[in-house]
Amino acid sequence: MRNPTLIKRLAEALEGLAGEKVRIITHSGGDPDSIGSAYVLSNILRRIGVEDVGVIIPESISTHSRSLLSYLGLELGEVRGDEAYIVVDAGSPHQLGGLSETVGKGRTIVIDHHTTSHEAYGEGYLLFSSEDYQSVCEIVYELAEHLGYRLDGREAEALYLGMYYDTVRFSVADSETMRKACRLIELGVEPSTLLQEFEAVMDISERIARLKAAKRMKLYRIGSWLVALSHVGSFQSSVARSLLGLGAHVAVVAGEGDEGVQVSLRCVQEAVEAGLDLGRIASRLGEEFGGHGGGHAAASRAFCQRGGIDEVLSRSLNLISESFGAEAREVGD
Ligand SMILES: [Mn+2]
Repeated sequence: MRNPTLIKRLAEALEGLAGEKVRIITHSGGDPDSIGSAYVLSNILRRIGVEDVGVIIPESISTHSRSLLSYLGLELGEVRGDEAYIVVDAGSPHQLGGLSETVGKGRTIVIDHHTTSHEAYGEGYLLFSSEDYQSVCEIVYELAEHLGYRLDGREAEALYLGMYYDTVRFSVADSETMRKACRLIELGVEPSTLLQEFEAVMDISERIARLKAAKRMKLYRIGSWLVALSHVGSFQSSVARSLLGLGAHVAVVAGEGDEGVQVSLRCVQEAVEAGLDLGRIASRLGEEFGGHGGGHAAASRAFCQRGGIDEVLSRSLNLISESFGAEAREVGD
């Protein structure tokens, strides 16, 4: 166990919910880590004696999330306003969309593993968060172990998927995550069969977004690091990932969204080891441009209500330069 005290305290808090109505809320849109952990957690709560449990995904649900929900046979619940809430995998209440109002009224447990500071969660929240964990699914895995809860095959698959995607397909997984993944395989996960269900074929609009952004990209050198900046109307995070695939160490991709300028930031693991924390940079961008932001050291997102795309991108470059402690120079043609 990475953090036995956290797990023990969390187990006690959850046991205190016996007999209550509980809604588990993921961050907006959901992802395999938040949905996988919500699914298993809802089953654990039923065992603890919570009869009325529901899972809620705020805002619009991504296609990837939809296919996972249907695979797990998980039907979404509704918020009525008189339940206890458990927020999973959200680094700040902003990630709950419109639900943050209702949920912040008290009796809310937050289970998270982001590097972002959780100050935005007010007094009504009971925080169980540790950066020691590579996914919330890993926290739920340890919780199950602590409670002597036996995971069935479907639950093992749900946790496996969360661990897999939150470690960028195990590329940044450490030995502890892999040990847990192997244990889940012993419980019945067939990795290749399972992943075939979810490794979605990229549709044409996502391919075009990636290629357009590559064409528009501006490249900078900061010491020995290469930073790519670009902009595109949608698929910013997929595009940022693809720029790392082309060879950039860090990629920042912005686009106009419903909430102003939306920025996705990604970097390679070596950059994190050199001290870069994109979660903090995104939260800084959010603060400076009247929005919000956060995430992980290697992958984050910010929503900026003020400032245009160029302004936000150039500020991102400044913050990255500051972190690397060197000037950025544009790499010409
Ligand atoms: Mn996560």
